[in-house]
Amino acid sequence: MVDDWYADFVDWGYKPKKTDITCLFRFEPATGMSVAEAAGRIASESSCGTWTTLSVMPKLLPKLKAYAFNVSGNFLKVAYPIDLFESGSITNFLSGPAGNIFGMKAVKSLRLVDVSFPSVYMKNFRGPNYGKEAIKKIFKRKHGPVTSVVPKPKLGFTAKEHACDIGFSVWKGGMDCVKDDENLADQEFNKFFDRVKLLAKYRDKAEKITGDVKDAFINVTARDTREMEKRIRIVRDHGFKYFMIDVVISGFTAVQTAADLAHDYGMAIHGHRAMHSMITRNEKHGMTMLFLAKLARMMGVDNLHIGTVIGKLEGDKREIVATKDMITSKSVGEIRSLRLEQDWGSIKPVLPVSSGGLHPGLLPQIFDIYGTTDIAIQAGGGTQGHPMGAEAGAKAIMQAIEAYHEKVPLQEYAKTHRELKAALDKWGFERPV
Ligand code: RUB
Ligand code: CA
Repeated sequence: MVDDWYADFVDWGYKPKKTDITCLFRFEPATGMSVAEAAGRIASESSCGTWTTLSVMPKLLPKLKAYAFNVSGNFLKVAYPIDLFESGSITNFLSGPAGNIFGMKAVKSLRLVDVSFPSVYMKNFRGPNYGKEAIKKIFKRKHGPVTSVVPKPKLGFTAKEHACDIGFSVWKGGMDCVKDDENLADQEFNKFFDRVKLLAKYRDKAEKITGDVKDAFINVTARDTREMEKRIRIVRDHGFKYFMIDVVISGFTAVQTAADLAHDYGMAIHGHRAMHSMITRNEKHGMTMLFLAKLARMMGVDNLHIGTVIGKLEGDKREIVATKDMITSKSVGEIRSLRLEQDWGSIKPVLPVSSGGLHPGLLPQIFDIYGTTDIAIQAGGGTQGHPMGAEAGAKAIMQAIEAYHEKVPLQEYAKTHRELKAALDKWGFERPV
């Protein structure tokens, strides 16, 4: 029999302090393991415990231990003293409550649902530089949506084709931004520097023709943070206000570095969440997209993909709406088994991005869920799959937005707008899978 001390990390009578960090987990104890035993292991391994009793103990230990303090069905709350963590470091935080415990034999499954951070901890994060204020401050408009297009196929265009054939066309067609796809970086067939240079040239032309502000979400995701920093500077030097980063793939340290640079350079970050599903999709294991989105807001991501509910990618409506509220509100309340309360203090709201299989026929349903004022929408296939080409595809998207604003049903508006009509003839109101 192993002489363990896991029970020391369970206190069902513990009342969290105002400065504690509270984590909500969904857990299933391993076969033969009691709820209290599994809970003790979760609190211990994610704070300062180990598998056996120790002969030398630091005096600080009682002040640094986490306590499992509340269980309800499969949901467990653990309180962590704030001194356990380095301030302002998402990376350090995750190494505890998102660390070893996920591989422990004591649990069959474990999911970090949400974390409620006290204001003393939050104040060490700067959050987004612009967030939804970008609509006014960057695009000089009163309200959204911010619109963007991803060149499709997702890889294959040269820098010139990307910037001119797609970028210039959709900018002229009325869209705000051209977005790199998540797997476009500095490939031989489309070099990063060439793409930035050409996008800047065609952006200037498009701005002259349309009189509107145009920008691009250029992917600075790179092999190391020094190269990423170089790419961010190139984007800035070409007059773009945004850069894009694959937040999960690049890692939290890289995102915090990128966010510091965004603040230094007065830029905004478009956060692509590719790879999130590897850790968020299993309902019983990993972490939720809601919590990942919270981390993105803390770190300083301005735009973040959070799902469409109705597009081509998986996503539960209740969770997506709770996530949207989490990243756009000044404070949110607890929703049982879905979210904890959170006060954001002075951290700005993020602009949520809805993307993945969108086309004009789906936009009214998206706007019914998200509203139109504080949202970014993005369409790849849903612009360039348009029978009359990319510029017409962009126009069809813009016409669908106008129709919604004017409260006219799309079919009605299409009678006098041929681009919208052609889009509806092709896709109707179909939800892609
Ligand atoms: C959309 C696209 C985006 C994904 C991301 O292209 O390339 O990378 O939608 O998904 P298309 P999410 O419009 O052709 O589907 O926003 O859910 O993270
Ligand atoms: Ca993509």
